[in-house]
Amino acid sequence: MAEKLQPGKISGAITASGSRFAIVVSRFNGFITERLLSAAIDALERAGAKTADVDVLHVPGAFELPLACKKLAQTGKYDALIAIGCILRGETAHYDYVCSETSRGLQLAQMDTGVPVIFCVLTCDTLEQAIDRAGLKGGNKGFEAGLAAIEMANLSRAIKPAGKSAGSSAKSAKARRK
Ligand code: INI
Repeated sequence: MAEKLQPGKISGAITASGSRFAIVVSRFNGFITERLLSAAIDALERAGAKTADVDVLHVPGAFELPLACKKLAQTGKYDALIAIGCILRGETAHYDYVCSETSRGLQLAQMDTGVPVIFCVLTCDTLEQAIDRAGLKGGNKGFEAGLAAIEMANLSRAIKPAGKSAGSSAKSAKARRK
């Protein structure tokens, strides 16, 4: 009988030690975003991140998250970024513009730089929906974002671009600075 196919597995470990992270937080709807931030930091800390491994930067609103993330990614100092925001639907189309440009901009930031940018931007119809996702019924999306950042930091290091040895891009941002 033919041997069962055993595909090679590439996985990102859930350990934060050896990686550097930046968290960009929107001040708009800070009641929610600060709760998401606390949970993201909690996830990084539980996975072994130290104070020196995590930087936090605030921006006015979700719309400003993409540029700040792109600039931070371009510094080469970070293995993964987390963008935290909360966009609540109002009476006009403003919500739709902020949602679409924020998500598009964050995707572009990670695709342009190759640094993972975790999307921790709540897009909710009501404040109650946001509260549920920032520590109540829906858990805390900040914690999930912290875990995703850790996994993507490790996974990105495990996938080496063609022609590059383990020496350059495969090193963590922390190791590159040494
Ligand atoms: N910014 C948010 O982060 N959440 C919102 O719900 C929001 N609403 O609803 O207006 C919001 N607007 C501000 C926007 O992100 C920019 O900061 C502003 O337009 C300046 O560029």
